Amino acid sequence: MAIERTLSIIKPDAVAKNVIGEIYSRFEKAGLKIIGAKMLHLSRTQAEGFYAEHKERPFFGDLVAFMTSGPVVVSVLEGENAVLAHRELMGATNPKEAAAGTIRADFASTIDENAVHGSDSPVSAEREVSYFFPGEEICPRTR
Ligand code: IDP
Repeated sequence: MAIERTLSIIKPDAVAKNVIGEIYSRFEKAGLKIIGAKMLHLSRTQAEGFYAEHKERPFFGDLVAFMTSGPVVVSVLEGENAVLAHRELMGATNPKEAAAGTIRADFASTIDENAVHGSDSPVSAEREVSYFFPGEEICPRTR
């Protein structure tokens, strides 16, 4: 099993619902370790840069407006097959299609406001982690 890192974002809708701790608890119960964490209110430039791969999609403007509408919590998670393990905890992009018991099934209301982001591959994870976290802000466990 590969030990991987992945980026999590608890989006503005989930922060507003006051479920940061509930979501962190799911990560920890699944064996993922939080090795980087901060709360940010993204600027438009930060959100556009993060989602640059979607800039030609029709929902891009709404996505950027939503992601800058309130604070988010960005975290680096580490664990065995962390990218896939985190995606499984999140559930499908559209909460109406998300499996019961997943974060999106429990806390998201629509595809536009779907509670969480998670890197979709190890390559994306590397880019996304470094987008928000300079190396010195990541704290691997030493005990
Ligand atoms: P993911 O977050 O599950 O990886 P992506 O396809 O990478 O899904 O899309 C990024 C984000 O863009 C989604 O989480 C969602 O907030 C938004 N999004 C994706 N598809 C749609 C859509 O068809 N309408 C509105 N928003 C969408």
